[in-house]
Amino acid sequence: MVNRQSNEAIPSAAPRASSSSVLAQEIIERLTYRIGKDPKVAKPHDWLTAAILVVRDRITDNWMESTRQVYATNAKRVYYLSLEFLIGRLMRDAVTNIGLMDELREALASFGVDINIIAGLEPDAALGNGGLGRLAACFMESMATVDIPAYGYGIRYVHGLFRQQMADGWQVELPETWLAHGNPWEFERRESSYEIGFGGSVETVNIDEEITRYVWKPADRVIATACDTPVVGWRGKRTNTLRLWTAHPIDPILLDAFNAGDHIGALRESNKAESLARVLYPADATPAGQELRLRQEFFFSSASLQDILRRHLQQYPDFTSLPDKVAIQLNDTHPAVSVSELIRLLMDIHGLDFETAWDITRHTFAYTNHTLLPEALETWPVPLFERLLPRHMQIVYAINAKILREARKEKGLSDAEVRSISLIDESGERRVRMGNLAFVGSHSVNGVSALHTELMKETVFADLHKLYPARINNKTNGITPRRWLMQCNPDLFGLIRESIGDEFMDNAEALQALDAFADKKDFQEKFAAIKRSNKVKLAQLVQSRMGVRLDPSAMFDIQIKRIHEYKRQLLNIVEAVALYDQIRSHPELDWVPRVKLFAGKAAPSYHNAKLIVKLANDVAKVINNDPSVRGLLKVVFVPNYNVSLAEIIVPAADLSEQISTAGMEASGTGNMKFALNGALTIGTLDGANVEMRDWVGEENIKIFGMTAEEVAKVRAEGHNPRAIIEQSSELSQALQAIASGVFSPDDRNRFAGLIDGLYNHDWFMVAADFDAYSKAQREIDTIWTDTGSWYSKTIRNTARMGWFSSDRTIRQYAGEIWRAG
Ligand code: GPQ
Repeated sequence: MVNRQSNEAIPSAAPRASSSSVLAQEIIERLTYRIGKDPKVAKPHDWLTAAILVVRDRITDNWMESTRQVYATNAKRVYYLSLEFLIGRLMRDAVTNIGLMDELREALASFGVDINIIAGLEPDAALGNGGLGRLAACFMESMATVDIPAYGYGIRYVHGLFRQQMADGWQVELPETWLAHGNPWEFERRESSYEIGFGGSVETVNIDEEITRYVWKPADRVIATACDTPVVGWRGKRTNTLRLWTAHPIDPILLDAFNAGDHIGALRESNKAESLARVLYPADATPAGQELRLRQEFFFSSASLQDILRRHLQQYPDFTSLPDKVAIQLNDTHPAVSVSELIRLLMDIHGLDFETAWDITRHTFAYTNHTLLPEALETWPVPLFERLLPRHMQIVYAINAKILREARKEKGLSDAEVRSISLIDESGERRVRMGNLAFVGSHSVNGVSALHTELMKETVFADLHKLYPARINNKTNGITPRRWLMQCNPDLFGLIRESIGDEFMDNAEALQALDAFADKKDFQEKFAAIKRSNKVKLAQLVQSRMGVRLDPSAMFDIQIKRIHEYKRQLLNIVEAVALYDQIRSHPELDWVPRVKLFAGKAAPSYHNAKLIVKLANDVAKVINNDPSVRGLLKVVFVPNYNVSLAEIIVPAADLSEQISTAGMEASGTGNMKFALNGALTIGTLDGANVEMRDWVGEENIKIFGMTAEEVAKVRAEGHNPRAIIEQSSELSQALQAIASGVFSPDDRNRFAGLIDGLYNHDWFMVAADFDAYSKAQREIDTIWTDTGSWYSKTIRNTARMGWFSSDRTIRQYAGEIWRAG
């Protein structure tokens, strides 16, 4: 290997021309020499792979340049540690960002290949569950766009989020196989490998009177190997790296065991190692407290930190400069064990003392919280943590001793306050609190919407906030307008461009200029025609997948997101049942035709969520087949919701359902995608809905229901949902119909328990908010009937959503937390 001096000229690949004929030539070369296929017999998948390889080469040129530039300028690097990256398909994203869509389309067409058809064959990289994972993907694209040297670190799961199938209306989970045709985007880096230990014991070695060294002797070890995917920003400005780890055994096979005839046992270690990166946990804001999960968390944290420290030492003499040159963002508590791992690496491997290591650690990490739900805040039983990570347990105790002493001695906190900030929960079985560990180990702790951040200060982190009042800050989420407008809604994108010019393509807030068009009839007509054509496409998809015919002139009323009680799909379904009753009782009224569309996955172990999926399907079956509804109401549950499906559904929505129990949705990001694409929102004052109302204006969003404060008060004081239900004949009729089996004649008691919950405690305020919701829906019908008013509102939504670009969010992280870029 040649070891080049940094000042020596490094030869680079020659810049490439990118005319369609050059691209066509390269596609044939890749097909022939990389895939080994004669173009005459190439299958659509081969064309896709060849096209991706050509695109990847162009991105690679830019990637090397971006990497060199960070070394040359000694710029600070940002590391985004996340157990989830829900990236979806990459081809259209990459090609639009480097501006080669027309050339590539033409090049493929010259072989009779339709780019849209092969692009549709690309599997979704579904290495995430929902909003948290999708946010990480939007952030990766925005970090490249706003020119921040960044790496995403995560796990290269062999199986991403499960495929959802419906069997008689019940959710069935099937394995997902995104790697079945290989992954042409990635580069495997066998040379970037690290050993990761588990279990074993810790030995102390006394170097002299003062210095004690700790030596962790793990019982098991696995190898983490890097796989890199380039992420290119808008206009190809910069290309960053998504580095995902795979797990390998130290010894691929135990030959002695094999030769002794134990063929299964010979592979046991190998299987155990590989199981680490095998599957994504399908938990979304729901607990996943198994040992394998903690192993995954430590595996990717340790590999990432070893990689970060190695890169730092390549460029700088020691770790005193770490906080100046490295910012590490913890995406929720999943990588929180990193706090103790960084201290371990700095102390035990690199010889720093605890105080210095702690100081560097706290100035390097920042933590983002994504939920206040108590059941979703990660904690690990002390015995499990200690058995798997004995050295980290010692470090957690050392941090705890330091923090608690400081809290009591210097700040005079009470016993109760000290108990609540402790890293160990002692209220029952002793558990390590990962949220508290992430909090104390970071210089910044942020929430993801203004309301959520305020509630963090008042609830989960109230006592820690008292101790460190400057630490909690807000960074309202955002979405990338490239994927969520330009690419998913090309016709609307074109109309905006011809109306206000191109500035919004580089600065989403320039969409404001559309405001001037909101009341213009000819513009409204064009906007409406685009919405209609997007609805026709969605209707075709529903017809072909589910055999249900949707009328594109009906209002498309859409709720797509993970199925969760706090997100209140149940409220929407109950309202559909009530509306069904009304339509039948009052055939003389002019009902606005509606399509209520649902999609989303339920965590496999979440009983009520799965029951809600079944209820949506059962209700759909009855309503869609009842002739007395005269097609005025259709209910559909589209299976297997994923990023690619969202890209079709979002542009086709008239009404966006963002109806979580106030105080429970940290932010939401689907809410932003719909509004940007010209849907009206019906929503509670929860998460980012609050800020959306401020931006679009309260006359352009339908807000209903209890506030977070009211919910908290009712919960504290207790309420009587039964009385509320009995006062509302519409609600009681709908609930009784569901509870008594009108929609489940094959099992009349199926939903009795679900509905009982509403009568008895109604924790999620479904009954309490029903009347307000139903009234808001009828007001929306009235707006819909006035077409001019409807489009003036929805156009203003598109015009005023620019602030919710993830470019803005990332600039705030960069300026206020990372001090990078
Ligand atoms: N979120 Cl804790 C998830 O998608 N999964 C999780 O495990 C947790 C949070 C979501 C949250 O529910 C949404 O309100 C946010 O918009 C999203 O994270 C991104 O911050």
